[in-house]
This record gives sequence, C-alpha cells and structure tokens, in this order.
Amino acid sequence: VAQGRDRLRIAIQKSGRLADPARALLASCGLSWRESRDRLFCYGETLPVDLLLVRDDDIPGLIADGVCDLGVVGRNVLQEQGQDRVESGRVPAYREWRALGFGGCRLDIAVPDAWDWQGPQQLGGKRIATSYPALLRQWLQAQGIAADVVLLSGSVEIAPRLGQADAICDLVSSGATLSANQLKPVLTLLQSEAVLAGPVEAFDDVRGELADLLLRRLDGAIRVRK
Ligand code: PRT
Ligand code: ZN
Repeated sequence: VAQGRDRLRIAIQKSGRLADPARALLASCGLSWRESRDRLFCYGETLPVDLLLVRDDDIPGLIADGVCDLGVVGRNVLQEQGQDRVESGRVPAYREWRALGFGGCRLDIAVPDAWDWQGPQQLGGKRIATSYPALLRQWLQAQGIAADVVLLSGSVEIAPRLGQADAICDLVSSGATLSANQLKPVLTLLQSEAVLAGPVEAFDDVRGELADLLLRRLDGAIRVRK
C-alpha cells in the first residue's frame, strides 16, 4: 500500500490486551472502518483515518519508518524501544502524544518471597531476567548497580524457579502471577498505560489537520471516561 499523504494511518494491536479498547476509543471519536478481508488494514469511512492491525512490538518501528503516522501502544513498549535507540546512538523517532487511560500496569522488579529485602543495592552482582533490557539497564546505571541482565522474551516469572535468574523485571497488574511464582514486587521502574504515540515533529501536510481533529475528539472522549 503506497503511503497516502492525504490520509492518516494509525497502528493498533491486532489482538491482545490493547486491541479492543484501542478500537473502541477510536470509534468513540467518530471513526468507522470498512474491514478488508485480510483484516490487517481497515479503510476509514467517516474520516480519512485508516487502521493497520499489527503486533504491539512493531508499532514504534512503524512510526519511526513512516509506515504509520500514529499508534496505540503501551508506554512500556514505546519507552523500551526508545531507550534501545538511545543506547545504540540513534535519534528518538517518536514520542508519547497522549496517555489513554487503559491498559494500566507497572514495570516492577520482583524478588523471591524468601528474600529479606533491604533495598536496590541487594541486586548488585545478581542476575535479573527481563523482556525490558534497555529500561532495566538504564535504571541499574542510574542507581550505580552492577547486575547481569538476562534477556527472556516470555515466561519471565518462572526464571528464578528454573535457576536462570535471581530476580525479575516484568509487567505487573494484579500481582497474581508474581505470587503464583513465589515472587514479591519490591520496586517500580515505570508506571505504564496505553498511549497514543506519534512522531517527534508535527505533520506539515493535511495529516496535521486530521491529527488535530483526532486529538480534540480523543481529549473529549478521555475526559468523559474519567
Ligand atoms: O501479540 P502482541 O505482541 O501484539 O501482544 P503481547 O502478547 O506482546 O502483548 P499483550 O496483549 O499481552 O499486552 C499488551 C500491553 O498490555 C502491554 O505492553 C502492557 O502495556 C499492557 N498490560 C497491562 C499488560 C498487563 N497489563 C499485564 N498484566 N501486559 C502484560 N501483562 C502480563 C504480566 O506481565 C503478567 O505476566 O500479564 C500477566 C498477568 O499479570 P498479573 O499481575 O495480573 O498477574
Ligand atoms: Zn508484543
């Protein structure tokens, strides 16, 4: 699909925790779509605003590459990938435009229940399993703690029981998963929720007017929900 400069393209999660609330929020802004058969691209009917349905992890990169103009993604994903760009010497290519008030969770460090928690320095020399290595390294560095970051793409909570790590850094909402794995949260690195992500600079064509209209409606919709 060629990039239309006269239409706005928003990436949202295809399936998962943020998929339905993201769609519902955009629909409450007066958007509607004609669904294509492959269900990956939804053509905007009431306004020239199209949806691309993707993995949440792909959303920051799609914005950075200009494939999509905006995206609905967890702050945790946006900041992790943003920090990863900083670590590798690249410029920020997107920023948080709005907090959307759903998908709330925390990026926490959790340790085995049996630990007598004394404070962050206790993590020195330990192995910490996470799917958020850039945010964890940034935090460790700011604290002056030398620890080993063990990168796992999933099932992070089981790592201490398997002997792969001593502690973990993972998303927590109710905390049930942590307690089921005999872990307790001890520190919060990030308070997260779903956000509208967009480029650092404003659009300099008709997409700017569309984005302004969408933001005004979003702000109204978010205010009503509070
Ligand atoms: O397929 P795709 O890659 O798009 O989806 P995904 O599997 O990577 O993401 P998904 O749908 O699981 O989560 C999308 C976003 O939802 C995350 O990036 C967060 O911003 C947000 N979110 C909110 C959460 C949670 N709450 C949450 N609880 N994401 C994950 N969890 C995990 C948590 O890590 C734990 O393992 O859910 C489990 C249960 O949590 P407890 O604490 O309630 O037990
Ligand atoms: Zn994902």
